[in-house]
Amino acid sequence: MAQVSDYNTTIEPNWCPGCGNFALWNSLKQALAEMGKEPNEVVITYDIGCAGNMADKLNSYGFKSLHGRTVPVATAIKIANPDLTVISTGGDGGIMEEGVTHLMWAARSNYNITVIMHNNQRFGLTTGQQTVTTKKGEPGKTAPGGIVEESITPAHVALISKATFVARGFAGDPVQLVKLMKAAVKHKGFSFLEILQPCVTFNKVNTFQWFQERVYKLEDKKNYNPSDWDKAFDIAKDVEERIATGILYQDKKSVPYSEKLTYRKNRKTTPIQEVKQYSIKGFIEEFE
Ligand SMILES: Cc1ncc(C[n+]2csc(CCOP(=O)(O)OP(=O)(O)O)c2C)c(N)n1
Ligand code: SF4
Ligand SMILES: [Mg+2]
Repeated sequence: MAQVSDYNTTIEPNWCPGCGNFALWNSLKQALAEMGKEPNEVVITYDIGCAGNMADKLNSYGFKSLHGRTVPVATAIKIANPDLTVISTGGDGGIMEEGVTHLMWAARSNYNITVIMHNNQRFGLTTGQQTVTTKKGEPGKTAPGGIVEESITPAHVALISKATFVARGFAGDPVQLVKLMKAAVKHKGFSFLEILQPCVTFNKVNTFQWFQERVYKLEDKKNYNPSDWDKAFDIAKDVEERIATGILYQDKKSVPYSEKLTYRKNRKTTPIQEVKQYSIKGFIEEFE
């Protein structure tokens, strides 16, 4: 039975003291251990950025992708070997901006992967420039007079892209984070989990305290029905006054991509097993 310590590596995190990434990292290890997943059953793909710097601090199979490419790498791994639990992680810059079309296409295909987006509303690693999730008007390095573009709500992008599971957590509530991560991984189909992750160094607006004064849990709300897409879209709108966390939307009847492929219906083998019957010797020799 996997323990949290099985997911540790010998490398110490180098995030700034107090960064929201610490809670996210600990919660992910906790969630995987609680689900009884062994590190060799899990693949995590990483983006570039402070979020991506988790890559060598979590002991599982992993792939550090190019900026914005964490989602397609995860998708390819899952298609090749559906027996693996595949989690794609990255920042708001990587997933919602540079790689947003990858997110949209993976969602509409309903690949059975989990996307965890660290949303610090900044390009953290490159010292805090505004991203697509930064509130309109906020000053920053790339627009000292205030960003003039409208900001994008990540849950809306996931919802309009037909994601079958959309949730939002907060790095200040690791207990809820573990629950949401487990629910996202268990969901059959594409799951998108946005985590409000304060960047204590470069985002002096959306601090832990700022979120603590605004977040509430949908599970505490009487009669909230996560199967109601319109309601989910509506409730996701407010990212300034009262910010909903929890499972915003879930289609419990979701059929993942792999199960929709009729030609694979009765196959007992996975694509990764099947491809082994073809020799790649000649192909390799061409590059030698
Ligand atoms: C293709 C490409 N574009 C831009 C960069 C420069 N770059 C490196 S990290 C980064 C910011 C990442 O921001 P985000 O994805 O939000 O992650 P965070 O650092 O905030 O966790 C950028 C723009 C890059 N490495 N590669
Ligand atoms: S710059 Fe921000 S996101 Fe990056 S490690 Fe520091 S506090 Fe965390
Ligand atoms: Mg970011």
